[in-house]
Amino acid sequence: MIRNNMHISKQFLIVVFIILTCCLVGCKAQKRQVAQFKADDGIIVGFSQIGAESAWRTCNTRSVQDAAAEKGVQLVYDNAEQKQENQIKALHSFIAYQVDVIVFVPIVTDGWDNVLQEARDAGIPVLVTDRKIDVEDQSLYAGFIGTDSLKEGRNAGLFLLDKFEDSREHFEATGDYINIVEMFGTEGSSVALGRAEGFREILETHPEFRIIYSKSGDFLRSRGYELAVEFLDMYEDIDVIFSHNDGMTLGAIEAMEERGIRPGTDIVIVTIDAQQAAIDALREGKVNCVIECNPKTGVEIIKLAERLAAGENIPRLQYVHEEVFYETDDLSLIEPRGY
Ligand code: GYE
Repeated sequence: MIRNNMHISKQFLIVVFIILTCCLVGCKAQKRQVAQFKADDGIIVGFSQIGAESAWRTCNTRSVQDAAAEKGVQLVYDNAEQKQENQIKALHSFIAYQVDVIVFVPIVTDGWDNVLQEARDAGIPVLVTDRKIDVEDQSLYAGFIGTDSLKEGRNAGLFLLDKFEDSREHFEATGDYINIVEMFGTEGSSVALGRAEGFREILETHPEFRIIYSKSGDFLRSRGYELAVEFLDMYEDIDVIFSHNDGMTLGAIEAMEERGIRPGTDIVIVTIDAQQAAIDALREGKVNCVIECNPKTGVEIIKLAERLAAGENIPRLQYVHEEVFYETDDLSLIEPRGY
């Protein structure tokens, strides 16, 4: 009974707080959430999402929302629109709402210690997902579930070793490098840092490969186009594009084709995410290797949130299963991607 009374008072507090917030902020989304609170009685999870910068991201959001609805979990969803300060505001709100669990995708690795300390002081467990954080005190969050970006970067490097297997002799005979341009993800994000590190780790013992250009396209298709315009103007002898996500790749392909450059033929392309458009490009020969980064983690995330709400411990580190799709595979076997 005590739990129920506490729950009612918590629910009452939440409704009052959100109504007040709505009056101040007039946010339609939170009004919908008030309706959701009244209609439902599951655990309350505060979910701070980065934004909607890519097909991967919108699929990830949908996956969590669908899983929460399926399990009767009340999701207080916030879209930070690519700004860390918005995420920190959202986490403060979740703490004020006294949600049962906080789930968040840290846009960058640093800057979370204080707000996570407040969550801990409020007795609210935190699940980090998709991207990792760097905090002084590892006990500030309960665990991580998401992608192994280091492995994704390594897989990109290993593909190039195979694709250019005869390049070492050629390089030793002629001094010709394999020139790589890298379209980097969001600066300071664990996934971009991991992909870059893993890629370099594989190539560092192969001097024939050199990265002649590396710049952030922030995982955005529009920025991928802009980067490609820039590096295609700068360099005549690009052999490879290593792109941290398919969105930027699709932008670069557009810029290449505008110049009559054949993606996947004139320039080898390795890309990460495996959204449908990238698989289609692989089938068309416009991309040579697609490394999967699985956005469909909603079911696992909600399971872990429920365990945290029940006071259970969860694994500190959980990586999701991911494949690599090569141009030489039987591409007819790839299931529709759903994003
Ligand atoms: O690769 C990209 C998204 O954090 C793994 O962010 C995610 C990355 C993904 O915008 O498409």
